[in-house]
Amino acid sequence: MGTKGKVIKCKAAIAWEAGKPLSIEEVEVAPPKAHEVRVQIIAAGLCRSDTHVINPKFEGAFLPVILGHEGAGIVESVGPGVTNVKPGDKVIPLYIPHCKKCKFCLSPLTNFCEKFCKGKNPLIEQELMEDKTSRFTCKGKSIYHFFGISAFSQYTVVKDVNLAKIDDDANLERVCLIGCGFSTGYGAAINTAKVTPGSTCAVFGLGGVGLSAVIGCKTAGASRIIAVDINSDKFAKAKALGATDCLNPRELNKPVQDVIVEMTNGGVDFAIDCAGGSEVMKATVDCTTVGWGSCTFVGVNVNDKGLTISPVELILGRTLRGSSFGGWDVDTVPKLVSDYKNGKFNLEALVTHTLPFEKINEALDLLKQGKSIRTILIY
Ligand code: PAD
Ligand code: ZN
Repeated sequence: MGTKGKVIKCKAAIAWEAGKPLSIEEVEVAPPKAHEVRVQIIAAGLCRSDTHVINPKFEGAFLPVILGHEGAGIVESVGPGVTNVKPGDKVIPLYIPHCKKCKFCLSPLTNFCEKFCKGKNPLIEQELMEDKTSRFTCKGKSIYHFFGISAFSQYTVVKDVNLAKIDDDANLERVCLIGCGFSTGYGAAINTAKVTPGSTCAVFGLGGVGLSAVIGCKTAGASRIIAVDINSDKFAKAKALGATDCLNPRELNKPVQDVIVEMTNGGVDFAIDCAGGSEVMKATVDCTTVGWGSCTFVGVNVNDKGLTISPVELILGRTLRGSSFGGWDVDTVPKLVSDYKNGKFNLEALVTHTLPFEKINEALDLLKQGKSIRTILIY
């Protein structure tokens, strides 16, 4: 009895083509092979990064694909050689694996793993399983995995090195956000920028990632947190989470960085870009103080050329860093789940909508229209 070793037929949201709505289809999910785990997804969030892949301007997408990289679920079955999880365990799949053997995993300086990406496109290496085949079939066609996770399927197959085992009593409808948005912003402030008590901070972009960066700055003890967004509807929540000032660049008569510099006697100590794009990147650099201004880049805009920077801006003492998944990995995520349970931070504030999984296109529209922070999809 049971489903172990058998193909599971279930519903998944398939992106057949860029620029088109996702399509809810019946898919066949093959059993896990060696060092793979089949996971029943219980809840998932929708992150801006999912939408990049189906943006017609995005180069390097693997289609058709099952997107989703911010989910939580329960292990259904494991393939040969899996020792870190067993059927029934609650897990969060992470798009950054942790093989614990490569030069990156062995270094305390990064949360990367050599299995994470090859070259410039972080989707390569994670679009298929280790044997270069997919576990998903729909209408006789093989469907690509996404970021090693593909959470927009009722069942998915993930490599064991991509799984964080979490507490049995974890609330999956909330801790799914630890799979990307929350951890990314919070970790950018805490782990990458290493925001210090009493410091001044600026956070650009107040989506799920940026608001989590605000939570991180507040937790780290920042005395002033300036939150910036072109959508003023985001300000009430930012203030509730700890922002002391909110600025809308479209309502100012000079560049937002100039306003921040004036407000802070020469610029903030820490700036975090959670929106992306060359304009925001430049504002992120320009709003920090000379001497020690720290700039952390998280946001990504499809097809954007990025930043041109003069050496003088760096010679004057600024530092620039990028942050992936906030510096966390499969070993540190379980602790975040316990921290949430113990009330160290608030995930409720990030949840604006809850929808059945089948309504995923509605969730996509809400995100694109700037009406949601996170929609939780219930499977
Ligand atoms: P979101 O769309 O919910 O939030 C982005 C926010 O930025 C919105 O509130 C926008 O109104 C705002 N915004 C847009 N343009 C500007 C601008 N010029 N100035 C100020 N604010 C602006 O997205 P999200 O919070 O899910 O993700 C944010 C970014 O982070 C996005 O680019 C995503 O791809 C990236 C991301 N990076 C990682 C990583 O590990 N580096 C992980 C997850 C997401
Ligand atoms: Zn994400």
